[in-house]
Amino acid sequence: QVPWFPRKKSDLDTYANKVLEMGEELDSDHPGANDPVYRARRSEVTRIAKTYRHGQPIPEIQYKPEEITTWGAVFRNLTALYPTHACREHQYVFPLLIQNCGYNENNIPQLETVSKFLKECTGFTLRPVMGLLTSRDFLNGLAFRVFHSTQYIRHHSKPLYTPEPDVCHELLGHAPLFCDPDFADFSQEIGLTSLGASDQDIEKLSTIYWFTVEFGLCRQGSEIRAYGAGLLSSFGELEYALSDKPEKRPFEPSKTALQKYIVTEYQPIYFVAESFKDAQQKVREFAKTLNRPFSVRYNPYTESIEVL
Ligand code: H2B
Ligand code: FE
Repeated sequence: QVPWFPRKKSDLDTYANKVLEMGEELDSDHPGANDPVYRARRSEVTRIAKTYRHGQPIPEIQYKPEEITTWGAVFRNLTALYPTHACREHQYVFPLLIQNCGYNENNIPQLETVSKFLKECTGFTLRPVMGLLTSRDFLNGLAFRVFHSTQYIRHHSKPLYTPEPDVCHELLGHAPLFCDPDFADFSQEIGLTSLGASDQDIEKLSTIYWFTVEFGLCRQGSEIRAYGAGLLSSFGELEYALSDKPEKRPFEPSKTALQKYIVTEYQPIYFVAESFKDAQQKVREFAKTLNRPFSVRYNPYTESIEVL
């Protein structure tokens, strides 16, 4: 039978309490695991996500000076690389975020501000989340043009490292490209394909997500540039990915979906998309090869899914 899936945007409220390990507990090798002050702060921030409901404004966080220092270090390092490493679309929208959403070295932008801005660009919105969701839940959110976003920041002892998503990863890596209509469509396409998909197909779609939205490269004229959020939010891997050390293959969903990957090290292989439109088209073709006995369409007026 078909696994449950959300039909209305407000159904995403059911995910609020369903986070994997790191929501409240930190792994023993997490840089903040033995820092009680950091852990208390995390609980304070994640409480917002726990109680958030669809339609509410996302409460603001008064970030501490120490947190802003961490953000500043990440911001400075990455923005130095963007002109030579980030894709054209990211470079186009980044100044708009500086102008409209308070992106700068001395300020951590509020999710609410960024979410409102994205909504005006493409209809995407951010929704606060306590930590990692399951792949299924996370991808299902994209079908509604909802991106689940953490609001806490990494531990100050290692500003250029985090083993999990944090607000730097979400706002520097992910958020900018959701301003781009083609990227927004591409992301939603993966989300729609994930609704009611079998566990094996969720596995394939997660792998596609990993090698595109997280670690994707794209062709830009004679050059290759980064559009994946894991690259655009990692100073070290962004440089490495565009060097000649890793292998680069063309993005081809049926092949990419089967590629094994490790989450704890730099990727040995990246996949290169021709464009977001082309990638979306390819995912749509790929979706037809999966065994789901129905198709779906998003109705933006009712913010709900129509099953066809
Ligand atoms: N949950 C959250 N909160 N953020 C993510 O970036 C994320 C997730 N990524 N769950 C998902 C899993 C990804 O690794 C794929 C879809 O498996
Ligand atoms: Fe991510």
